[in-house]
Amino acid sequence: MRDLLRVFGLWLILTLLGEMVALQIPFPPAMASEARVVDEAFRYLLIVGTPVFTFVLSVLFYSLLRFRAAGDPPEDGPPVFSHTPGALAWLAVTSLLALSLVIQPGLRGLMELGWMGPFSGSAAADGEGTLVVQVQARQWSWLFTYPQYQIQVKDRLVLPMGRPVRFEITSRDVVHSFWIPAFRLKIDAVPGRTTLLVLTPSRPGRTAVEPTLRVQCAELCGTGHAAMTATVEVVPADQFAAWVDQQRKQ
Ligand SMILES: [Cu+2]
Repeated sequence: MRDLLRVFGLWLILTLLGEMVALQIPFPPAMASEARVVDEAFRYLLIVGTPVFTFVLSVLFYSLLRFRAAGDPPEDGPPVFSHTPGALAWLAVTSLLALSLVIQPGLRGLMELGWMGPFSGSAAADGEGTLVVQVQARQWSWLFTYPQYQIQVKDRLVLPMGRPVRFEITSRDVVHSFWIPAFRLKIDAVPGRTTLLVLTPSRPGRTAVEPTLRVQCAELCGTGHAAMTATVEVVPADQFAAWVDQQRKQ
């Protein structure tokens, strides 16, 4: 009984310390409106996961120190049989925990981002004002086409602030992954298929100032994988229009 109380105390202390860290860990700046959903999910999982992690640590370390055998290893102890109420309670608690994680933040987040439910797929961003950017990944660079403006740029992505963007992503050779850490969302670039990513940049910025605001391939695709990046600039609408004009003159 005393051992149980001590383990419980250790668990309580480690959990309090862990939760303090979980609540404080800074995330890189969230630069798209969709990033909030991902950050909230991540923070929630950190907070919920901490007591589980500290429970394992407490039992493990307490047992290691308290029940350490001295000298030669003794014989095996008597077998331990589980008792039904304990096993059922364990099953109920872990099942409820797993289910609640699937529903919140999993399902709720996917619905909020439009990947599930009534607005799933491309319908979510078929509005008039949506900017379409076709992304072609290849070993080892990114080609961006703006079909509405007949512009094509390599390894440089310029986006207007506050306007929904629909990325239509594909690959010319192997599987890559289109990822902009500051926007949080990520999706595979698959040869012969078009995958979609919809997001709205919410803050101005550029790669030179904020390194997480860059395109980074996130699927090992050969020797040039790590260097398969593109710079990103998020600019106000008038600057974007000026950039479009300048590109079209070239
Ligand atoms: Cu790649």
